[in-house]
Amino acid sequence: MRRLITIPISHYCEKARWALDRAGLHYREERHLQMLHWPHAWAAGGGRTVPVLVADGQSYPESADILRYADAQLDEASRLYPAGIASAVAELEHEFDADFGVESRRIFYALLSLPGGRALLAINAHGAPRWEAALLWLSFPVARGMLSRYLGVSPATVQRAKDRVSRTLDDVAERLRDGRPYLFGERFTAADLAFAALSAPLSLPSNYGIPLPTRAVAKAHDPNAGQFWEHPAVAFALRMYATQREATTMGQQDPAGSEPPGTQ
Ligand SMILES: N[C@@H](CCC(=O)N[C@@H](CS)C(=O)NCC(=O)O)C(=O)O
Repeated sequence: MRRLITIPISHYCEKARWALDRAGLHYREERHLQMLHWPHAWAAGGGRTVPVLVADGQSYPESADILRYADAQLDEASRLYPAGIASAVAELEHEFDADFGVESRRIFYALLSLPGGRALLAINAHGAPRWEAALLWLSFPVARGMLSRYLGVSPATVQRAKDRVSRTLDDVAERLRDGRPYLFGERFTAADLAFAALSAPLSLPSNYGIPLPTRAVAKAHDPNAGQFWEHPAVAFALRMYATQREATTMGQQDPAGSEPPGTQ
């Protein structure tokens, strides 16, 4: 059985889940919480980050590797990296991974510092082992500080993140201005999937791999939460979710301690 090591709320992990689900590949998702995921990622042959896929005796430690792996199981007409434009698609995907995803994540983690930030832990812990959720809950004031330092979350970096995210959203909207349905024209590619998954902290799709807060809940938590909701690129990301994100096939959680999805 393929194994996918994740932090459940991570949008890079969502990117990997989406590609595996889309290819109809079964896997067992092993969910762990921030920092507690390190030994599991290492043991699976990855580095510090997740997702890590273990499949067919090999380890795939980057979300882009996992998309490639999933693609190799599909015929050309369904591939995320279509022949002829594969390297351009991979290049745009890499730009989203290297910059946009990091900045959209920073905006999300800034929410933990707002009053009521601890309440977000229940969403964050979806499907992770109960003891990990309890540990994060109990150590929240310390863990939040550690995470903020580790991810570089401060008022100045969050403002810069919003500026950079805004520029990427404008670039995406510009690319779509001629009415094309996808970033590369008529075909859904890895660039569309990466952009949609990595903008989830801004768009809050209802069919993300774990339940995210609704817009009403997000707004109640943070009055500025809706800053990008009306942006056409965010509408595009939601359209990708509505039309391309099939229900997760992830049904089997790690029997050694994890809760099945939906129990937390
Ligand atoms: N380029 C990597 C980025 C993955 C990444 O940054 N994952 C985050 C979760 S959102 C992570 O594992 N962070 C933990 C850490 O850096 O220790 C990919 O696309 O797989």
